[in-house]
Amino acid sequence: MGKISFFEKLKTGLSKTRNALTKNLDNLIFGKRVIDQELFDELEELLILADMGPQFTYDLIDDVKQRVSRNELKDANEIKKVLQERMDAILRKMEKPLTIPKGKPFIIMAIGVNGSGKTTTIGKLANLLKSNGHEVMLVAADTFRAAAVEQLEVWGSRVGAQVVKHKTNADPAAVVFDAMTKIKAGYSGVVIVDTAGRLHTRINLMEELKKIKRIIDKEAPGVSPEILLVLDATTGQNAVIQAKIFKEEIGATGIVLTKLDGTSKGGVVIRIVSELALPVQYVGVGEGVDDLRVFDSSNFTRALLD
Ligand SMILES: Nc1nc2c(ncn2[C@@H]2O[C@H](COP(=O)(O)OP(=O)(O)OP(=O)(O)O)[C@@H](O)[C@H]2O)c(=O)[nH]1
Ligand SMILES: [Mg+2]
Repeated sequence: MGKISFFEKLKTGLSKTRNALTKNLDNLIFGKRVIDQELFDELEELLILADMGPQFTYDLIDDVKQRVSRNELKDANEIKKVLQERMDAILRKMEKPLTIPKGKPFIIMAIGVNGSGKTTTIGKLANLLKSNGHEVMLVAADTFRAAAVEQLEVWGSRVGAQVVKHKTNADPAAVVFDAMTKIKAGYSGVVIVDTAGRLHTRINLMEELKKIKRIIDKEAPGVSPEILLVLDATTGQNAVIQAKIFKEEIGATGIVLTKLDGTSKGGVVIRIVSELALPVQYVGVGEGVDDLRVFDSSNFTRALLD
């Protein structure tokens, strides 16, 4: 093939995170025999800096302390093993790939703040699904941003998926209504809805997204939509704050983590899954058509720690 594999891309992408995490951890525990409060303080700082989040950090330190009191940890070096185990356990729990049936309609809606990678993810996802033999229809429900419809059309023709669209500034709910009409007329493939991403603090985006969801529920009863929250991993903690707002307001069912190529904030995945209790469904490592994959927790832990 001559091309870099997805795992290599993921590993290269996460190298900054990995270096910060493992090198600092190695420095921290190197030559240290005693596990004392000073070490715990440094460990706490390290994990917080890696964007792992307070919950994961304190749980981990608690765990280490308990193991120390039970004489299970002989020296500081073994902390690394505890970290790996806990990361693995959390990520494994949140690995719940979508099962997309063939021969009946399936609806996916992508939501998230502007620039997080929604439209690109949709293009890549359409490609992935088509290569698995699914029929795919894209719905241009971002009628707000100039050229958003054209951007989706480019993806549609690149991957060979039909695009349902209206003009810029049309009512997004009306575009979605059209797509639902196609389901009623017998379309039985995957429908992926692109949405606008202007600032999440703007009440009207949330209202618009809720309206789209209502249209889907009403016009395609029985097809419960997957609501994928598209998060830019390079934004670290901000991604968590955004995610919470979207989850509360719209009710996301899963996460797509984009831009894992070249981030130093990959540790945020741990924070996202431990604080949001939402599965990570796909990860993106680039702008190319092949740069999206189903989330694989063991690959992820390996890319992050090995
Ligand atoms: N490096 C990298 N870039 C990405 C990835 N995903 C998306 N991008 C880039 O991020 C930028 C924004 O992507 P879009 O897909 O337009 O984001 P969006 O969420 O649809 O943005 P709005 O429609 O404005 O809300 C583009 O330049 C994409 O090529 C990724 O996984 N890695
Ligand atoms: Mg977009």
